[in-house]
Amino acid sequence: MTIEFTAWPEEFATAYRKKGYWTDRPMTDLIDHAPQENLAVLCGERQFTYADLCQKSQNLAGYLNHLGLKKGDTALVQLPNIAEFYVVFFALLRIGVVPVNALFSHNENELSAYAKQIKPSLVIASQQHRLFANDQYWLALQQQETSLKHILLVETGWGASLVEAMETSFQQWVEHPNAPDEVAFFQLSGGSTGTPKLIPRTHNDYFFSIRRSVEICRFSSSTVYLCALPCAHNFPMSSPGAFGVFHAGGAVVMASNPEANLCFDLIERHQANVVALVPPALALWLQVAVDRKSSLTSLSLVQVGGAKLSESIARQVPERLGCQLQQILGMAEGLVNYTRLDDDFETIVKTQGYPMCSMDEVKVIGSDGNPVAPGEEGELVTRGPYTIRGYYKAPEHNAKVFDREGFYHTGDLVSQDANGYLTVVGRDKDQINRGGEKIAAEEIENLLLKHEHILHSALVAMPDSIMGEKTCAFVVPRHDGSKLKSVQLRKFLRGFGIADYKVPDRFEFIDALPLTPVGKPNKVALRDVIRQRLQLNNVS
Ligand code: AMP
Ligand code: DBH
Repeated sequence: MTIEFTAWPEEFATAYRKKGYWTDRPMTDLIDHAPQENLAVLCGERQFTYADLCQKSQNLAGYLNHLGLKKGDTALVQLPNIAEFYVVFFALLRIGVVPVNALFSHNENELSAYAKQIKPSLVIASQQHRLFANDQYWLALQQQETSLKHILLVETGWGASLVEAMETSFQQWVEHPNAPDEVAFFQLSGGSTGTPKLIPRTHNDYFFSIRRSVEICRFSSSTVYLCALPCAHNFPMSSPGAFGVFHAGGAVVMASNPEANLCFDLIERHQANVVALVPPALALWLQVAVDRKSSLTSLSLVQVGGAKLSESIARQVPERLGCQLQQILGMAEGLVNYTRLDDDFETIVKTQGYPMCSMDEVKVIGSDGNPVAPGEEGELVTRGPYTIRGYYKAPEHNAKVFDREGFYHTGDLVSQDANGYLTVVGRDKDQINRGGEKIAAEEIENLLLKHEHILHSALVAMPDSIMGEKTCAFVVPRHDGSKLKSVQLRKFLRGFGIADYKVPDRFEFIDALPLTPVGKPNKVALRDVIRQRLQLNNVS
């Protein structure tokens, strides 16, 4: 059994192989071929060499094989930023079990939606998460998905012990990863629809994006990378991220979150030299660095991506942090753009770089679907050796965002200069980018509509000085619901078990939604309304 996905047409696959981009090697090579005695992951007081990662992931793979898990099965994984995340990932790959790695901020709404799509046989999680503190959610999930047989937990409160499974060596099992041109794992999409979409990534395409990223960012065995963003996110996983570090034989230091003082302590203690951040975290680092610059002497590169970085913040990086800035425009669907390490400072602060590979095809198109003139704004569309050709089991959505030639329509509005550098200027997708965390408006609107006193709702972005964007839900109450309050609605939404970052930052109650000529909620107008109201508040 293999996981279905939209494969690249044969002529493209052949070209990517011919160029040496697709090497037909499994991603487990990342650790299996690394210098085994080198330190790979530093996690609290614990240290893991590459030999440790290999051994533990083999042990776990043997254990899971013994349980009866096999090629074509899927797993739902939710772990915090701990070394076990990588052990689990490579263990699953060794036996061809395809994981979805949920973010630790995800809650039952998200986990259940992923489970519904992949029908997992296995859950691997941590009791540090409220959902797995006891077996209540697990039992409910098993009711929902009859495929679910096993749960492994980092801690040993209930369920089987992940740590024990990693320590015990099993005989008589053979490593059998999925073929390199088959799905290795699912990445998560920020999404713009009611249900979150899954992104099938093959060994070949993901491995290539990692190797190429390592070249561009010049990672080496001396790289000490601070993993401060959620480890399951595409950016700290592959751009070049922890996997890039593994490919280069360097070390990853786990931080539980990007909080500045915590991270500065870790940088100082482990002499970390690279970190990846989203813009709001960078802004806070710049403030804390005023008094703590001496902790950062080892740092040579700060990578920033996930949301638009303001030029004024970008300019402060070399002076305040004493290191170089790199901007990245990436997406879990594939395409990653980098400013290059030897680009001039103006390019680094003003653009989000250009594609990592010469076979990344990028077009900036106008509303008529034709490419715009250089420097003009349009939608970024792309295809290439590591950009997917379709989301998992989503034919209707795929028909909208992948065109007949296989280009992925990103919904990002960009301009491209004569040298190919991209600058993000806006968005044409129904999504809010809350400091790098993406929220699909439709998902929240649908939940709000379940409230008996709500007639219409529309979620839009409102400007925020730190997060870039926050969320504002416009709500039209039914007649009898004129006394609706924000607190009630927050509680109502939390009742669905949505991730905290998806709970609207603000509610505005109005009599009717402004409509576009075709009768859809006019979100441009709503964004203007909230912008004006915020300005008025600031003035008074
Ligand atoms: P996702 O599809 O959830 O992986 O999110 C990818 C999206 O994040 C992109 O399509 C952009 O909308 C946004 N994004 C990523 N990096 C940047 C950046 N440097 N500047 C602006 N937006 C970004
Ligand atoms: O936002 C993203 O999804 C992102 C940002 C930077 C990404 O996937 C990446 C780099 O690889």
